[in-house]
Order: sequence, then C-alpha cells, then structure tokens
Amino acid sequence: MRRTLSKLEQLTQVLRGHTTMLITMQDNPDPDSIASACALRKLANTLSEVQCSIAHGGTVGRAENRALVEYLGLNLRQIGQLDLSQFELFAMVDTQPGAGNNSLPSEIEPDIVIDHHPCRPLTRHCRFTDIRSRYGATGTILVEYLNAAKIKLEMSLATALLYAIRSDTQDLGRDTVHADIRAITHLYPLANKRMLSDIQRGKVERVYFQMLVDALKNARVIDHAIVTHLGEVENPDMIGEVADLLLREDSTEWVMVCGFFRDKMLLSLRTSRQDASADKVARHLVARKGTGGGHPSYAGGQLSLEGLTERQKAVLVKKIVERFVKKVGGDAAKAEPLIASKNSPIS
Ligand SMILES: [Mn+2]
Repeated sequence: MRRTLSKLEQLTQVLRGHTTMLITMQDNPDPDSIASACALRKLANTLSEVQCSIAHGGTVGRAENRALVEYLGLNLRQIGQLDLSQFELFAMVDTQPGAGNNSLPSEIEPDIVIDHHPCRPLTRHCRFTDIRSRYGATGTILVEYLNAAKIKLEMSLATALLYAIRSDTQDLGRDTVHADIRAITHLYPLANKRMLSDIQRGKVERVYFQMLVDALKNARVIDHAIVTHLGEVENPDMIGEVADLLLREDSTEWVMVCGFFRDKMLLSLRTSRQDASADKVARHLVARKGTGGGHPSYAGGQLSLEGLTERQKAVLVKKIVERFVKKVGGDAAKAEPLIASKNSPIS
C-alpha cells in the first residue's frame, strides 16, 4: 500500500495541468485491458479532471468481452482513426511500448505505463511506470490505486474489475499473488453478480461453432502437447479461447494455437506445468521474427505475414510448430489427431 500511495502521488503529478489523455489497450483487448483502461480513466477524471479516450488497434472479438464493453457503455476508439495530436497525455495499460500487441505509433512515448507483464526495455524511458509482473492482473494494480485515492467504485467498474482479475487468473487459479485475492475480496460485494454471469454467457454467432469444430478437427496431439491452427480468423480472441479449452484435455501439459488475423500470425500458448515459463517459450518461438511474451502459464506472440505468399505462410506455421514441439520435449513423428471423426447419430 505504501508503494501505491507514493506512486499515486507521482501519477497525480503527471496528470496535473492536463486536460486530455489517450489510454491505449492491447489491440484485441481482454477483460483485464478493458477494465484497467476504465479504472485509469476514473482515476484521471477524479484526481485531475483529465478527459480520457480509450483506444486499441484490433477488434473486440470474444463474446464475453463484447458483452463487457456493452455493459460498460464504452465508446472504444480505433487508434488508426484518431488525430493523436489532440491528446496531451498518453497512457498504456496491460501492455507496453514495443510489446507488439498494441498500436500506439512507436514515435509516441507514453507518459504512463501500468502493466503486469515483465518490464520491457522501452518502458524504462517512460515518465510514469508501474510494472508488477508477479500480479495476476493489471486490474489489481488499479484497484490499489483507486483504494489509495479513496475513490468510491460504481457498480459497473467494480464488476468489470472483478471480471478482469477473475479471468486473467482463471478464478485465482493461475499466476496469482495475495494482492489479487485482496482486490477480489474488496470488489466482490460491490459488483453486480447477475451481470457478471450474463457477461460470461455472452451470445455467440453461428460461425463460432464452425471455428470451434475446425479447431478441434485440426488439433494434433504430440506426447503431452496439443497443437492446432485456425487458419484465417475473424475473431483473434478465438485463438486464446481454443487454447484454454484444449488445456483441459486430461493428459495435456502444453497447448499452442495459431491463426492468421489481418497481416499477422498470432499464437497462444498455455501450460499446466508449474515449473514452466510459457512467456519464455513464446519469445523463443518468435525469436527474430516477431514479438512474444506473457506470463508463466499463458502467453502469446505475433509475427508479421506482410508480403508472404500462401506457401510461405504455411512454411512459417510449420516452422513455429516444429520449434514448439522441440521446445516442450515432444516427438513430432508421434503426432495424432485429437479427435477421430464419426458420423452423427442424429442425421
Ligand atoms: Mn492482464
């Protein structure tokens, strides 16, 4: 708390005298990105009457995340469509300069960076940073700020932050510290539990099931790992969602899912091994070709597909899969399909 109090003072100094700020989230923002951006906006509004816009570069794909955005009544902006010269301050939450998963132009150095991913070299230059890489969620850091500033949380923000911490830590089951538990305990009585349940059961379009079926059909089991490729996706969040699902297979310790979104190859890694570092594996897989990072049990990466032919793209996927299998100690020759196809008993 002492740390947060002194940080809060520094943050107030940075905000002082300014009227506008752009808050950048991950391109395809997850609940932690979304809730953290709202919490920072609340802080900036309350501490210093700074008006904030919240922006990202990709899409909000996952049904739960769209439901969250709708519930919060957020008007999320596309960074590429904004006149950035109208903002006096720039902030980044749940991502960092150079992370590869946000679209703030590299010539703009953010004034404020609050995140729970490992600190990146470019972040060190920023005026105000608070990087707590052991925390389960960026939302937890912001709950501490809001509490330190004695700001009363409205129900919608409390609900969003609770959902953020629960989803980043899978209900406190992965990569969690005591602060996350404290934050959840604080938020729980303030949150709208019925809304939380509605958000988690967000409606999906029919195409979702097609993607799911393709993902499962393409999945290959290699020793204790599962790998699948979704091909072109309309919804990049699907990649992480499928990775979470496949990790539930009872003999699986590692999962890698990849897919193409716009001109990038995205990949998600998951592990249930306590001694593993998914973030390190992610960085190894994309080494010299892209960016990667994350947390001990879940991580991701991205590689540019610009200028590649279909054939070259396929070669790239093959190479990344090979690297992954080698890294997690599997034998690619033993690959077998996850599911055998059967005729439906209904038709
Ligand atoms: Mn996060």
